[in-house]
Amino acid sequence: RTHLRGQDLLCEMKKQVQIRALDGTEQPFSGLGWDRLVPTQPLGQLYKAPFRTCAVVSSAGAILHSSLGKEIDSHDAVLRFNSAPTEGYEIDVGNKTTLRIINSQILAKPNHRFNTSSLYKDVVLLAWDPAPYTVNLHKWYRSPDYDLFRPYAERRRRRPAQPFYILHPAFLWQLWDFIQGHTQEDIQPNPPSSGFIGIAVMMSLCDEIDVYEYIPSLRQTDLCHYHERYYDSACTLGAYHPLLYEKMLIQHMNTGTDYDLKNNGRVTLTGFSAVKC
Ligand code: NCC
Repeated sequence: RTHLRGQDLLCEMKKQVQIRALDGTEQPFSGLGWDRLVPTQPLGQLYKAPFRTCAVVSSAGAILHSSLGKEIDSHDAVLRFNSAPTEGYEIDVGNKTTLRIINSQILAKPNHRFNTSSLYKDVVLLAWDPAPYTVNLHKWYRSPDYDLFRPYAERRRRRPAQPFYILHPAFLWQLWDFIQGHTQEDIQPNPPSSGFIGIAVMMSLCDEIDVYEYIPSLRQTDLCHYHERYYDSACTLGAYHPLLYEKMLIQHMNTGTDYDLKNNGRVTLTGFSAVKC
C-alpha cells in the first residue's frame, strides 16, 4: 500500500517537475549575451543516457562513523553539496564527486574561495539562488539573494570547458509547488534545500538513486555538518527551508528497507527514466 502511494507520488513529481537551467535566451540574460556564455550542451543533453546508479550525499553530521564511503563511490555518479569536502572523510563519505550543487553563497562569499578551491574543479557545477516566486528574471538579476551572476560569468570565461549551469528558478518553484501540493500544512514560501533540489536533479539523470543521511539514521545528531564542529538541530529539521516536509515526501517514495534507513541512513528512489507511470 505504502509502496503504491510512493509510486503515485513519484509519478506526480515526474509530471510536475522538469529540470531546467538558464539557457541565456530570456531577458535580461539574452541582452547580456548569455546564450553564448552558458555551456553549448544544454543541461538536459549533458549525458547521452541516464546513469544506472547514483548517490546523493547529504552534508549531515550523522554520516560520520558510517563507513559508507566505499558503497557511495560504487555508484556511477555521486552528487555532493556546497563546500562539503571528501578529503579526510573518505571512509565515511567516499571521494568520488560527479556533480556538485552550490547555493549562491558559495559564489558570492569570499571565504568559500570559489575560484581557487579544488572542491569546485573537475566536477559538473549546478548553482541556484532563490528568485522571487513570480520568477521575474529582471527583478532577480537586479537583486539576487547573493550575487551569483558576476562570479558565474567570470568562471565561464575562465573555464569554458567546465560544465557549469545556473538552475532556472522556475524549476526550484516547481519543486516547492510539488512539496506544498502534497503537504497538509501551509509551508513557508522559501525555496527547497539544496538537498531536495539535488535529489530532484538526480531523479532526472539516473535510473536509481541512493540518498545518504538526508533522512536521519540512528546516528542522528545535532552536529550540523560532518566536516565542522558546529551544533544546530535546525540543520537537520529545518528553519528557512521546508526541510521537514521535503524529507517526509522523500521518505514516502523510499523503495528501500527500514533497516537500511535506520542503520545506513539510506533511502532508495526510482529515477524518472525508470518509473512506469
Ligand atoms: O548545510 P548545507 O545546506 O550546505 O547542506 C546541504 C544539504 O544537506 C542536507 N542536510 C545538511 C545538514 C544536515 N544536518 N541535515 C541535512 O539533511 C540538506 O538537504 C541540505 O540542503 C543549502 O541547502 O544550500 C544549505 O546551505 C547552507 C550554507 O549556505 C552552505 O553550506 C554554504 O556554507 C545553509 N546554511 C546557512 O546559510 C548558514 C543551509 O541553511 C542550507
